[in-house]
Amino acid sequence: MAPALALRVESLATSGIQSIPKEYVRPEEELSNIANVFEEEKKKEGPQVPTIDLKEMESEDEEVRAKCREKLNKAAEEWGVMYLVNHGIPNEVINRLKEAGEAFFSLPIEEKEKYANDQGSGKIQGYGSKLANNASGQLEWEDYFFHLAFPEDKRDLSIWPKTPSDYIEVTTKYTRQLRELTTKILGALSLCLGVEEDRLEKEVGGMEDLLLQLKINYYPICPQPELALGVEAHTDVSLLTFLLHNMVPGLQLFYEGKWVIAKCVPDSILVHIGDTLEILSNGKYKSILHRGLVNKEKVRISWAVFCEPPKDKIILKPLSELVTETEPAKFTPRTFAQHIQQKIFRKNKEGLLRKTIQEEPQTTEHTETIQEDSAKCAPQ
Ligand SMILES: O=C(O)CCC(=O)C(=O)O
Repeated sequence: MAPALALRVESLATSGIQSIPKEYVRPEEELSNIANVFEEEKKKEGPQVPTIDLKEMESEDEEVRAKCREKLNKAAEEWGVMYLVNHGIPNEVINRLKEAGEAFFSLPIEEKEKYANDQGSGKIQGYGSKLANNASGQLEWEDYFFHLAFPEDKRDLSIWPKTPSDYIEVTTKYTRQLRELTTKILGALSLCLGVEEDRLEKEVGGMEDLLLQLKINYYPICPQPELALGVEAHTDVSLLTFLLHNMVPGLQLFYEGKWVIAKCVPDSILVHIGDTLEILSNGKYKSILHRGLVNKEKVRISWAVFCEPPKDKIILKPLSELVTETEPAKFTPRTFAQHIQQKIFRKNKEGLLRKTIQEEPQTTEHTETIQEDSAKCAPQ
């Protein structure tokens, strides 16, 4: 069977259309809260995503280190997302990573198509766009490039961009340093949970098995940003997700019942707690619901690195030290693959439910619940 052809959002965006195709128009209940990202970013009031200064984590003074861990713990418990500053990855490395991604996406679409993935046959790495293969048929206003980046012996460099010529070199540099940062954050969170410093790292497979998957999200300018989403509301299935962007706002976080814009904080890396860590921490840390808005003025690009356990090798369950008679396990054991399957199943059920609701307008109650439960996995 011929692979299903995805329409590139970039080609739609540059075709001169003034209104977006109906598959990209969000359902009625979401439209009321899609805001202008630039207006949102200017707002001074309202909750602000916490910032963790990792320089404090390196302090010689144990009191300073403990205070920093306290802040990290609070951010992971209350928000499930935070900015990391003084994270130790040099600006030069980050800037070159961004330049390489931008250079790839500035190639003509025909060039990028040479790297197209084929989701139907399970070839998920490469250049792609969402296919309308879920029950609701809904599409997202983005194209992406997705590939495994670490451990290095598991990479398939043959499918990585050959242009620009330094793509492999700079992406390798970034992911090596990000892997070190992952160990640092997992170590600090383990201490916060009251377990051995290397406990979380070991539980998810350590250097050999924890996978770092890079997804470059490319959100073209959208003629009707008030009707579309770049990525729909979801929680990440990962352990942690690290995010960089080109300083164009767009990420929103669902905090205390409201969508909050993540401001562009220079020289920071944003980190999300994902479902895997929510499970291991027995629900202490929250996998935050988030989504990506688009805009009419500027292309937005983000670099998400999902740190994921291997699909079948490890059974994910709350750390035994955290399970007691008074705090029983809140999650049933599952492999990562099973967790993803359960989410896809739930999401498809919700899509069908939403369709039914749309066809029967007298039933209009499913709004935020549908979004809250909706989930997203790395492209597959
Ligand atoms: O682009 C962003 O800020 C968010 C991306 C995201 O959530 C994803 O790729 O899953």
